Amino acid sequence: MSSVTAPPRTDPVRTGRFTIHGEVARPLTLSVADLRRRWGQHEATVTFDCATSGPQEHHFRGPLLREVLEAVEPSFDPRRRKERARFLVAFTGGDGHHAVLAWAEFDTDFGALPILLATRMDGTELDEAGCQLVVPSDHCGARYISAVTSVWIGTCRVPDATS
Ligand SMILES: Nc1nc2c(c(=O)[nH]1)N[C@H]1C(S)=C(S)[C@@H](COP(=O)(O)O)O[C@H]1N2
Ligand SMILES: [Mo]
Repeated sequence: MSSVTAPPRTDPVRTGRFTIHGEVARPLTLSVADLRRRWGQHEATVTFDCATSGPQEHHFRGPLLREVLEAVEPSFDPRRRKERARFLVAFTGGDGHHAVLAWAEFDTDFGALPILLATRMDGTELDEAGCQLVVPSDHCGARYISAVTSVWIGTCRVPDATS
């Protein structure tokens, strides 16, 4: 009798999954495939400047961030603009690089920016690498966070007038 055994796995499995958590009613862990299946896909061709490698042009595809974030039910009354205007969204990449958006930047009653969580870049599907934040109006690339692992939604403590 012969038996077949799987070769030992030498590289860590990269799942491309990320978690949306914080001040939310329904935290979610999503894969890139979930982003593709559950929301409509939008496209953007963008240019941005990198301090170390100069101007970059990329084509991205993926769902609108504002539509994905609805699913976790952030802890505000969605009818109240002033409550929404207090919220922040912090994105972290697998390498620890992180940056913050204000909720109002993409909220349609405020900046209404078509910010994406990309599932594909330049024809490469991002299932293994993880999704990428796309902020088409940014002139600098620092918020195009790749291999996103965590999206935190919440408010910060406001210093009082005396501190
Ligand atoms: N996870 C992660 N994403 C990141 C960075 C990083 O260091 N880590 N650097 C940012 C910066 S400074 C730039 S300019 C762009 C570069 O994107 P590109 O190499 O795909 O053109 O990625 C951004 N996304
Ligand atoms: Mo950069």
